[in-house]
Amino acid sequence: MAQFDTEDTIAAIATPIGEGGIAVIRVSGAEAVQTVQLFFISKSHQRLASSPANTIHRGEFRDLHGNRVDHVLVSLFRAPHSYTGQDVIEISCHGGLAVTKRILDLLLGKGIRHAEPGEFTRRAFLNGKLDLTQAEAVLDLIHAKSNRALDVAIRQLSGSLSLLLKELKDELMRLLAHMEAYLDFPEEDLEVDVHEGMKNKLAAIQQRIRLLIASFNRSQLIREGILVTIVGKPNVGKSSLFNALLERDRALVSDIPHTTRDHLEESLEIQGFYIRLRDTAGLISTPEHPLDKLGMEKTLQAIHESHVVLYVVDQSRPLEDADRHVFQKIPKEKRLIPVMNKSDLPTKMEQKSLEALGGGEPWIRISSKTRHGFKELEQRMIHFLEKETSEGGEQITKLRHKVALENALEALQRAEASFQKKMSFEFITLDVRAALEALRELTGEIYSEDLLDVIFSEFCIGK
Ligand SMILES: Nc1nc2c(ncn2[C@@H]2O[C@H](COP(=O)(O)OP(=O)(O)OP(=O)(O)O)[C@@H](O)[C@H]2O)c(=O)[nH]1
Ligand SMILES: [Mg+2]
Repeated sequence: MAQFDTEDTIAAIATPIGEGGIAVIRVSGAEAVQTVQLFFISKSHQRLASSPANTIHRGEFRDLHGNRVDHVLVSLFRAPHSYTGQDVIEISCHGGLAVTKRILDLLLGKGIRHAEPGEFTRRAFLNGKLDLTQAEAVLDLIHAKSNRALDVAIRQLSGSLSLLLKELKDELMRLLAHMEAYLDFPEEDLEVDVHEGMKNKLAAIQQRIRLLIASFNRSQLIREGILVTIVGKPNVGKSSLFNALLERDRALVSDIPHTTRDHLEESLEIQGFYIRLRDTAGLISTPEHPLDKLGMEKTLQAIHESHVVLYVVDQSRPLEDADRHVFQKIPKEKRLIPVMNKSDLPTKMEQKSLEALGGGEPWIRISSKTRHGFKELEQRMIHFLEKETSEGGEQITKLRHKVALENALEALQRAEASFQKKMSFEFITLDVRAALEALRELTGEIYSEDLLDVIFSEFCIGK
């Protein structure tokens, strides 16, 4: 992508394209105020150019022939106290396709350029309003699919991760300065406590970085959702359970075995957690029909990918080898919730026969028909998520963050090894500096245009 010019003035519709109560057209750049003024007649006849910052003006948007386009509210922000750090105008108009497009076209006709995806936030970053992790959090906030994901995004946008990274960078800089002060000192003359002090500092910083790296898996679970797969032999009520959890008739249900041939995935939110639920084809040991064989492969794949497996048996029938076969197909390390379905029917399953199954986890009795036991089932799923995600502290959210932190950690490990070998500070500081650079890349103090292109191209236009 071409190098972005931040000097020209850009505009875009900032709200989703379509019909709605209101829509917002955003304009940013040095020409924003005077260009909007060409079309805006304020009710109070006050000109935007002579109005104070952070004010809202009611009036009419008209074309250059004086034809009314819409009644609008114009919000005025001035550099540097705006989202982008430049003069920004936001025009709130009625949320219709024609009206928003007309207003935008009139502005674009006057030398304003249409903004690229994420270009407003890119300007905010380039003008120092946000660091790179905060800019990424803007996108996460927009894409958040659950309350928990929203919490993580808003924390990061508010700068709590940035603050932690700043602390780490400051500590590395202090350590560097300290080492450089001893550069001309022969290592063997270094006092023991100075040497120990530096070594401890190096270890402490590494530990904090390790904790941050470990937070990646937690944030992934929160952001991308926990994958819960329902498995069992045919006809135990997997699709019925799937539908009941989703509270709608999504999957086909029938008393004919092998109703489900392919796996289905839908998402739901339980207690603020985003859950991706999968229904699968009933597992059998000897599939004969080619379609059944394909279905089995897909089910095994779904089990492999999932975080939690709901292993379902039909308690209105005695336990069969087919149920045992399903259990054997679930890898031991998978988080398992064993479920006895059809609790509304008389029990034919002996408690004893279930002991060897379920991986030591307590069985839950439910009915997909009456929703009996559903509270407990949801609680068990949430319990898993809370356990996996509850560790406090800041979280990193992107693979980019993880890679940068791993680079920093590796550099510090090299520095520590050199330290143990009593190598010269000249040598050690190179690695400490490399760690610092990796953290600076993470927050965006060092960046390439290519990286910004990748990050901001994921944004929508107008953000
Ligand atoms: N009484 C009762 N019947 C149920 C319950 N859950 C499912 N059923 C019935 O059991 C039969 C099979 O249900 P499905 O949900 O299609 O079973 P499945 O496990 O998805 O079956 P396949 O897709 O063929 O593997 C249907 O007739 C359902 O109405 C339940 O909790 N109570
Ligand atoms: Mg089914």
